[in-house]
Amino acid sequence: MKAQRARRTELSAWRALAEHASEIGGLHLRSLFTEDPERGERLSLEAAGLYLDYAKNRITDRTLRLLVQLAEASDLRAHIDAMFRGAKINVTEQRAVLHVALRAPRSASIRVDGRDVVPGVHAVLDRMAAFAERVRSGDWTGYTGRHIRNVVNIGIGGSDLGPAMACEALAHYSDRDLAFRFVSNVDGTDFAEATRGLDPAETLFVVCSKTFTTLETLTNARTARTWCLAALEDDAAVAKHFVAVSTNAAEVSRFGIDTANMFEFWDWVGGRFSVDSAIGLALMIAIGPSRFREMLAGFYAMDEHFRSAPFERNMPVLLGLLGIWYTDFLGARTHAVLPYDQYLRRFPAYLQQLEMESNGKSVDRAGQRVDYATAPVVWGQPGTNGQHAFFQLIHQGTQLVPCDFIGCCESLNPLGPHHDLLMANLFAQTQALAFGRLASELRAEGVPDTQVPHRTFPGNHPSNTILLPRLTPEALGALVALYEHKVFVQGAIWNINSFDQWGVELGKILAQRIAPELSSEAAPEPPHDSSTNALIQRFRRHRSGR
Ligand code: G6Q
Repeated sequence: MKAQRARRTELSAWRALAEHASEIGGLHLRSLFTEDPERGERLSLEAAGLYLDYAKNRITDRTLRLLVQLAEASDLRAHIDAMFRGAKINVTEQRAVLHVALRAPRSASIRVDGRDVVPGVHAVLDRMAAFAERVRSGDWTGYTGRHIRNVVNIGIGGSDLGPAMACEALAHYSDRDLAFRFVSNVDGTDFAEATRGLDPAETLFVVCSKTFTTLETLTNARTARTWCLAALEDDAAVAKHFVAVSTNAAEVSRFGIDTANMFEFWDWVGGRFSVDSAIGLALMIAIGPSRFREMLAGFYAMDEHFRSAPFERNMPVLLGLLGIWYTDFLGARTHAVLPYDQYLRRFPAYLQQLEMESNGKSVDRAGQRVDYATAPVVWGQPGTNGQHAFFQLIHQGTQLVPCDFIGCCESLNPLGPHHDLLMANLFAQTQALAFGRLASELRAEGVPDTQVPHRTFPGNHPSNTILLPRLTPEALGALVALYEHKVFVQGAIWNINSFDQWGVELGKILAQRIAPELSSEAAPEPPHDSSTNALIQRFRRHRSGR
């Protein structure tokens, strides 16, 4: 990869895009579609079983050409090659970024520091599969010999959002004799509610932590151990009711979990990119090893597409470039993700971390402050619910909110008219957003003049639509990989390190400092600013007055 070049805003493609944006800024999707009746088919693409319609974007062919030029001028191809060959592209932590190795076939070879990592990936997958089968078949029992009926995943951030999202997304394929719960928050309510009604003798905890030092996860894991041992009354029970997923064997055994019950992953897997590593153990127990492998095949199919397709026919590249177009050239500050599938309910929350933790950065790889916008705020809720809540703002508010609509052609729960109505709503929303409703149309329908401005829809609101044939493990894998690579593309073009997260560190350090100050034995006057001191004092007073 070439050394840092000119700052992004000095690239001729960047300048040309800025000029182009002012030229076509007012161009309406109505005219783009009128001028090109084939636009709907032309601006669409299929990859790894997913269909992307990107016709309802405020772009012309020239916009796309310039965006592709920007990708080329940003050395995107070299960045992609560097990731796939295991180069240490996480520059602030000097680590390779190799989530793609997690789904590479057994025959592949990917080297980090001269060592092929693929055999290790498959060895862990095989151990996970053997364990998952034992739990599913009842061969792995609890301490008292009872079958495991509940699996509780303890983890936070990347060690929670991925498995929680995927377990819900693939619930249709899940063993319904097993219940899956997720505990992430250090708020004791999370643990209390997740374990309410569960029998410790039938409960398996999967403690997921890359570092095994995370305060929330270790606090919850200790509480889980106490909860378990209060009922089972023998330390030996821990071995039957706790397994760990981590890179840190020393801390796992210090906690008291036998490392024979630990599933490994590696420092070249970022937390938010780890759902297809051993962090997905709860998911594998839920859906079984062969369906988990189908999911990996979906990831791999999208990886291969990303690695080999030309940029103008490359789905993650196009999604990344379109996002950059809106964020950096048309002033969008947020991006909505709207799954029209109840099983994908947690997908927006998952993407929030993937996109915002990866690309919510304001210095470039060399540590220089950037002079352009990076990641937008990602948000969303499933359709159709959002239509009856926040869609008003997208249709008639003052902000530009590009949207990704995600839907499935076939329902996993075909009930009467439900699926057709769901999908009709998805299609209708993208249509209403793009084309709006003109004042002249309203007047022609006899709407009184005073109401016309209120009932006019300006349109020209852009959206992508991603269609899955059916929500299968394979399709979910392809969908997650699509967004992983979109994030990668944007990070490369913004010239930022998408793979560190220093922004979460400061709060952790301050919380560790404040925790002992909340006790009544602490020094009477806490040593902080007046606001923080007053909050701590008020909390202490309330606590001592109880
Ligand atoms: C993800 C982040 C972060 C991480 C959590 C949990 O990319 O690094 O969300 O996953 O802080 O960390 P541990 O897995 O180390 O407990």
